[in-house]
Amino acid sequence: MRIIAEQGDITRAGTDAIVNAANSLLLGGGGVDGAIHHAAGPKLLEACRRLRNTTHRDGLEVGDAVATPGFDLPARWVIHTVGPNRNRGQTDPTLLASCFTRSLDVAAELGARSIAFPAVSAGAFGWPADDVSRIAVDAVTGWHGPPIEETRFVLFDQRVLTAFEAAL
Ligand code: AR6
Repeated sequence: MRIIAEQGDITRAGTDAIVNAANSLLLGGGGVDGAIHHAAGPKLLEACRRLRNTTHRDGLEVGDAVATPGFDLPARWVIHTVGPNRNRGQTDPTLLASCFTRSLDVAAELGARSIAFPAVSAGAFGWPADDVSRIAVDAVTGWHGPPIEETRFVLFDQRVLTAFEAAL
């Protein structure tokens, strides 16, 4: 699998799937979650509400992932994951690693060949970018399986990009 780190806005990524750093409620929020909902249009929120009314009545667990269509985004699918919130004492690195591996599992089930990740938990959820980058790169490099050929880490800040480049 090709793995790339680049600076940019993930809502513009041309990968088959993009990953959203969501929260358990799955009903939008700030940061990358807000940007993705804004760019995808109101149908994304409708699709998330449908998940909450059917398969995910109690919300999405930390470390798990679930897909919706991408609607107005270039990406065909949005894979929503929930990182651990360090500001609430969620310091278990395996939960953060799981965000990346479960998202890859879901992408593979959909048949996606390429996927883009943001720095899950490195914003409002308070994890240092160095930790997120190391955990993310270990998780992705340790994950094996077709049909995913390319993983892109699309990072908003230069500081976070530098951390991912060092981890890679
Ligand atoms: N493209 C790529 N990266 C982005 C973008 C973008 N358009 N916008 C922000 N980032 P955060 P979290 C970066 O806070 O820490 C939300 O309210 C940002 O600079 O979005 O997992 C959710 O609803 C940072 O490096 O996600 C949850 O409640 C990284 O994305 C909560 O925040 C992650 O920051 C999730 O917090």
